[in-house]
Amino acid sequence: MTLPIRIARLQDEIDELAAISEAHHPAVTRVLFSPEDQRARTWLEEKFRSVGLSVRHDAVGNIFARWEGLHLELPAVATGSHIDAIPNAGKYDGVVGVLGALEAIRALQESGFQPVRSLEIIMFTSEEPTRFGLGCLGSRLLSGAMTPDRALALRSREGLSLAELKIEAGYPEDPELASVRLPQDIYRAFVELHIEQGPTLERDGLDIGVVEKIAAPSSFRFRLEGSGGHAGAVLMPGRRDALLAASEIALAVEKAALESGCPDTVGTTGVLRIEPGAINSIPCRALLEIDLRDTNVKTRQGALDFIRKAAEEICLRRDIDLDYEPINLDPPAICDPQLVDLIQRETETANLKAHRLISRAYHDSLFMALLCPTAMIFIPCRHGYSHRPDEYSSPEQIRAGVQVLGGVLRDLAST
Ligand code: HGY
Ligand code: MN
Ligand code: MN
Repeated sequence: MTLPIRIARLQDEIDELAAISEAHHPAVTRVLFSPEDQRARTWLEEKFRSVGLSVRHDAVGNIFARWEGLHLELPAVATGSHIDAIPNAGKYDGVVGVLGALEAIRALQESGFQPVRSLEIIMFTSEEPTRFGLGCLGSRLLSGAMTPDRALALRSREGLSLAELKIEAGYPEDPELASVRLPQDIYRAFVELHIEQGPTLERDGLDIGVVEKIAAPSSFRFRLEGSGGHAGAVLMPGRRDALLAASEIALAVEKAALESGCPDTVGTTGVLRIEPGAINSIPCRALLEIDLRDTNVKTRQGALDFIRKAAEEICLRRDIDLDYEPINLDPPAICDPQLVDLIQRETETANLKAHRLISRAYHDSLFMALLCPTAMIFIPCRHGYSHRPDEYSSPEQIRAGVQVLGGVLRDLAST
């Protein structure tokens, strides 16, 4: 049955939320514990309450908005995503999964549906790695993929801890982070609606992507220490230039991904910071943060080993001190086959063209899969663009995603 989705209302809310941003339109920047992040959270909780959902948040700021079902004792059906945004991002990444879930629930309410099981929207804290260099902080803690101690040991670029930033952002002294961990199978299922962040659906003229697998992300940090010195006075032989070593390492990352033996291996040096950063001073220090992903853990490991060996060889040859720090090394997630089939059926009921595919981006679903049966619904985004201000999905594409999500939630919450 087609749900009474009011796409104009949803689009207005996407636009309204996009305006709560550190960056100026059309870019969106909303980083964990920033004033914009706080304002967005307050705005969202208000939205949830306005449709009668009971709202709570946990010690790391995950927000839970529940539509109580007839049988409160049954494990709820969960959906959701994130609303934080990396610097100069777009307005759909994550947001479509949170506001789309709200619209799906409103449409189910307006269609007269009464859930047997409760339905719960989760807005996860810090899906993006911007603040601490590690993504999915909220879903890692919630699923047990990360210990509270590891979270408390994280430091922001400015050297601040999670606890210090929480207090600075005005959070009361919340209970222990250990209270964030949810028991296994607390949910009957988790289904996340998200833009594809890739070109496949648009290229193949498809409406929906039914995600079967989420690629395995890993990231790590190299710190390089050379000598530095005066750019004019220090002759070339014997220089210990940290930036040049870093540059060779970044090229080794590309080589490792290209020659891994698997077309799904992707390697990116997304952060490179040098000191002192003066035009007339030889870089004495370099920090690289590297993102390496693959659908195959074996070829990912091969690429990681290649990079580490190359870095050691480069720094030995250039007489640079090298420090290596893994940030995360996560397994891939396999989406629940029964949920995948259910999503597929809902796309057929809605006469939508759908295809099964792999998610190359990671999502909170990667960790929710540790907690309960999990799957994802993708909608196309223009040219596959994401993490850039011109990220775009049309109202019709978003409507299709919300229709499938609503149908799946109705099915799961009916028994
Ligand atoms: O990086 C990712 O895959 C996600 O968009 N945070
Ligand atoms: Mn993202
Ligand atoms: Mn996302």
